[in-house]
Amino acid sequence: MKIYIDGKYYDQKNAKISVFDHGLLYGDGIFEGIRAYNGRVFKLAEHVERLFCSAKAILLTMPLTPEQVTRAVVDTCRTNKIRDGYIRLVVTRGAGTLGLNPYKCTHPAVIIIADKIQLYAKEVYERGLDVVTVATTRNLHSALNPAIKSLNYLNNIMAKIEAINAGCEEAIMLNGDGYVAECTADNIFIAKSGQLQTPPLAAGALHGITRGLVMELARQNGLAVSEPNLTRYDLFTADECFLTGTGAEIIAVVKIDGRVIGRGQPGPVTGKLVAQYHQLTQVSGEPI
Ligand code: PXG
Repeated sequence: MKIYIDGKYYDQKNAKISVFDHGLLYGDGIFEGIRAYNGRVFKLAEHVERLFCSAKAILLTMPLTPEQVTRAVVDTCRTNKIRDGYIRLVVTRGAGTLGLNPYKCTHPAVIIIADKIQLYAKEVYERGLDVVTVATTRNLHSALNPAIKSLNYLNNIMAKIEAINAGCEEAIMLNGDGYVAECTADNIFIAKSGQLQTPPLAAGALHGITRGLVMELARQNGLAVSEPNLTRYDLFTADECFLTGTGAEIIAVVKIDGRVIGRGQPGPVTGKLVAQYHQLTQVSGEPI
């Protein structure tokens, strides 16, 4: 595997960054998780755009233009002969001093890893996920806005630990007001009486690229899509529930906090969206 760091390729064992990099010392940096399918990078323009928004929000001056980032991602896939895979695009603040001051870091590092994807097991897609709501609330937007895809994922990791300790693979995170925000690496949707609902971004969620596409597909299917504040009760009493994310794609949720959702198996609204999503991944994207 060849890893891209600042315009050069390194073998895995030589792909290293400084211990003074503020990405390591403080989680000061940003990233994107991207998928390639069938020789194309899916939704690359959207990921690059979100990366630049994250950079803007944390006052990180990108060392590359969006076009250069796009080309670097595609080149890294080509160099690694990736046709189907997972791309991790990371921009750290760069090496600095031991203090927090990011202005002492003069060279942000751009890192691109293109690897195989590890998904949920096939049975989990067929059966659906069992998830729990956890006590760790999602970061407040006034503290560290969940819209920023930053390298500081401790909030999500602590929620993930709670889920794993409860015997589940994903956690539902609430915001400071007790409304549903999102999961640790996925957005959440419910279907109820033929309508699709997902928490508003202001509830504290990443502007998920899969979320956006699923909303678009659902509208094309003639479903009404809305973004109301959702409570746990709304989830418990939904006909269907599913999660969306680049890694997980679309995965049904069949149990939440011990309550069986709908019929306890992936439902028809979810199934149709999954099929449409898979179809799109095979035919669109930036050619490698
Ligand atoms: N919320 C959070 C907190 C995320 O990290 C999503 C929602 C879904 O967004 P997209 O744009 O991917 O539809 C994410 C996704 C992985 C992985 O390996 C995924 C994410 C982060 C880290 C790992 O599946 N982000």
